[in-house]
Amino acid sequence: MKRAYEIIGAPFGFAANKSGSRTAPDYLRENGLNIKIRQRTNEFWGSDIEDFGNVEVDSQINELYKSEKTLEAVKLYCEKLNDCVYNSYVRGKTPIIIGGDHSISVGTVSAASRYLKETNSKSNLGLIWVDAHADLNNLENGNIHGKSVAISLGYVYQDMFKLSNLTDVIDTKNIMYIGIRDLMPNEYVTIQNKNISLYGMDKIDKSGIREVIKEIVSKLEETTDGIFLSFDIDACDGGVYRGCATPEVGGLTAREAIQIIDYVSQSKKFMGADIVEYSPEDDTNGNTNQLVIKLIDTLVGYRM
Ligand SMILES: [Mn+2]
Repeated sequence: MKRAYEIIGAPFGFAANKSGSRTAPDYLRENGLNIKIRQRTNEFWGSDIEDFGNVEVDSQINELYKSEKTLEAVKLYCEKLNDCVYNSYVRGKTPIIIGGDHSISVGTVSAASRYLKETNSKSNLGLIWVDAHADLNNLENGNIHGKSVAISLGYVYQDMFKLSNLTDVIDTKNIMYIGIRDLMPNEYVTIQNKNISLYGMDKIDKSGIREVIKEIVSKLEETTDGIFLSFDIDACDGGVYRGCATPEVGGLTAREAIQIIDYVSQSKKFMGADIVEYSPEDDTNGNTNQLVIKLIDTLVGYRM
């Protein structure tokens, strides 16, 4: 069956040390995305892609941030985003969410899990997390965008999140990390203790990205009911793609990133994706802009 895609902007950037990603959804629309969507939805390509618009940061969320209640701001925003993404599923769409910093994935991943739970009676969500970082920090201090997976698992801030539908939405055995190359000691310990699957750059160099992504998708297709992809742009080589808060040298090439998305998005169990952390103000040469447009286009229809 032909997929119907819905683009959702998530301009929330309060959980990072720099908030440049908040401008990404609108910037991308103006700089390549709208043109791309028009091309793909014309008579020739006939893709079904709609732009939902943004889930806005409202005045209440702004106020929380201003009064230094960043965690409350993240929670409130992610609850809003969760509802929006969940409703996208109800309408039969495949949501593609454009961040924003990586904390927005607390909203997107929980929405995919919530929809699975309602349609399958339980949630057994597979999560492919492409990132330079594991976002698994379970300490109370530090930037919140480095803790999204920890929040989704219920490993941090339980006082704040336990009564929401944002936490405890995924099982460690269903998480597949790709491209991680900057771990904190406590994240390393969690990955070891919980035996979480991690495909670092060494593995990609050794086996090639096609083998790696094939292995990941076939595992998740066997053991889960749906696959969500969370793609942090800092997974890509920070020596080339500088347009994010924390560029890390030695990451994925553009071709590797395209291959990952091309393969995952063709799975029958693919449930949508978020692309996060693009920061236009840090993208001085426009390289990262071009990459992000290519990645979104790969999600919604571009095929080699
Ligand atoms: Mn991240």
